[in-house]
Amino acid sequence: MQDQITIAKKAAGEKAAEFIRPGMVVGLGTGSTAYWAIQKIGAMVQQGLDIKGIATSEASAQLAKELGIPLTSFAETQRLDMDIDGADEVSERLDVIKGGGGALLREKIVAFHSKQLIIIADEHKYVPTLGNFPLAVEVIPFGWEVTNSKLQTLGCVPTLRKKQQEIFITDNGNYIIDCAFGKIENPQQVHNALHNIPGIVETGLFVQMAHTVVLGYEDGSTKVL
Ligand code: ABF
Repeated sequence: MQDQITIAKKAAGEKAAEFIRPGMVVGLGTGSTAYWAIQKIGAMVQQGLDIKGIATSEASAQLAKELGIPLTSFAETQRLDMDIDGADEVSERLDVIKGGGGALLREKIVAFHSKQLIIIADEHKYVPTLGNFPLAVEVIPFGWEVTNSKLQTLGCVPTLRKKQQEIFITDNGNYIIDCAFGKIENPQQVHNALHNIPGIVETGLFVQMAHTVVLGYEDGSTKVL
């Protein structure tokens, strides 16, 4: 018996996969919602769908390989047709906070070079204003301590992300600092301020990047925004 959040995530992921057309190059997102989109894409490939994927994390690349989804890379293509990826928060303006899974850098690169970014999320992630979820910021290890201190001056409470008491290392060999800002009324302003700090590689603020949002509900229904 699937729990209700899983039903919602699965519904959103599978609905988004239905937008894929033959011949597309598709971004494969990261996280437990994107997991269901990738599962559906795998089933579609098994039924003959001709697509190629670019994964946004090593974990999603591994899952895609297990499912027989052909993978390509930016060495072979400059532009993706569609990117399907999860989120930690989606605002009413369709700005998005991502990075809870630590994959925000590759996710943003893939999203940026995609014609259409489809964000998939369970209904609870749809919020009036971003910021309740801590904003993940990818930083290079060199000087992370002073980067961390500088973040505080921007008004957040920064926390170096750890996993099993060890510093979390991203697929790109960097650290993540989770920044608790509280409400983020102007995501673009916060994103720009963060990018002024040397050592910050990327932020989890996807400002006006989502073209489509698919929300999943616990009854298995979906809403496309
Ligand atoms: C990834 O999935 C991250 O950017 C985002 O933080 C996370 C959402 O996780 P889940 O779908 O498991 O709730 O895309």
